[in-house]
Amino acid sequence: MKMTLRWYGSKHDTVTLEQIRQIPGVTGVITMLYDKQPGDLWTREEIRALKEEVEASGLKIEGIESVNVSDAIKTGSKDRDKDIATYIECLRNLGEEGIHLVCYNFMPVFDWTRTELARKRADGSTVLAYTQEAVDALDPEKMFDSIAGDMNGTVMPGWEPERMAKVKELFELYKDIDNEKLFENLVYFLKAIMPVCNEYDIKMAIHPDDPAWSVFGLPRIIINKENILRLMNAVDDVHNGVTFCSGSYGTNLNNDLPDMIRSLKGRIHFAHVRNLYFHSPTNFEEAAHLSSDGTFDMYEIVKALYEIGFDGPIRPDHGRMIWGEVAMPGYGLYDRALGAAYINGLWEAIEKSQTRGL
Ligand code: DNO
Repeated sequence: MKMTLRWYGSKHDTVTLEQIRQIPGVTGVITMLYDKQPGDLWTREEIRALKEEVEASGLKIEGIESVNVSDAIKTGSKDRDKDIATYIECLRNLGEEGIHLVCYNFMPVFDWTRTELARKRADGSTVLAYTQEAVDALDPEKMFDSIAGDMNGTVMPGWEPERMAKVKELFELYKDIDNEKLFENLVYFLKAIMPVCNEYDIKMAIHPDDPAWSVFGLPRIIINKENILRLMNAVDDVHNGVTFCSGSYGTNLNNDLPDMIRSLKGRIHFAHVRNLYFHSPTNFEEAAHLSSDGTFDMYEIVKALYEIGFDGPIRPDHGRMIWGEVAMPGYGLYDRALGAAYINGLWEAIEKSQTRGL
């Protein structure tokens, strides 16, 4: 595996490349052209400039998170083929610049959803949290406003104000889209982009829906083992792969994470590793990465990744806000650095015990 950190670019991130470079074992970043809207073209020049900036700090771009997919593609509406053509051009430009991993999601309207961005834990740290009760009590149009006050002045991925201003229209767009239709549109998209992915060896890695169930009655499809395997089989090409996000699949306690990892052998191209603490199956908060701080057995998750021969980029995912840091919720430096150190420690221990036959 290659240990990485997500970085939002010098214009948006409170964390610098120099700081990332000093986290032991971190050799690369996962980044994106952050000001692009879904459907925009990413030019070679823009990609090259980003790459040069990252490389000047001694790091490498290990992948893009995300080249976002437009609502026309997700809903299969009239601009779909035009947007797919632009997406293909983005992929070609990324491929030409030597970038071979693209994370994306196929969630309607809202990307990942949390109902609190700064829930206080017993140790004084703050974390992102979700309760179904809060979602059920909320008008979806108010979703953004309800969390905007806790964004610490940052623009959170998936919650861009431009997009959130159109929430009503977006709901309208999805009104006739059910799970089957969304799945069909995803397959159509993947089949259309596979040729360019093959030409440039670009591995597409779909991010699961978070939480892994329907919110506000919207369809959600990338939620469990059955569905993700269905997608892998529907477009049976190694370039149609997965971002295995323990914190997203893990929102549904019925998902057996190590088992899912094993069943996706060869198709996991990117891993997001984090832990959750559950108060009830629909009330959870993001914990420190350490197993004993949350509900998941992180050793078993990392061991499954090791055992399937995972060699792609991995990143600690959302961290707690600790030590007085003010940053994008989930994306501060300190707790993610602790997460990287912990995952590196697990990996080294697993690797040495297996290769030394202990
Ligand atoms: C949240 C992230 C997601 C993810 C997208 C991938 O912190 O994990 O926003 O980047 O869903 O497209």
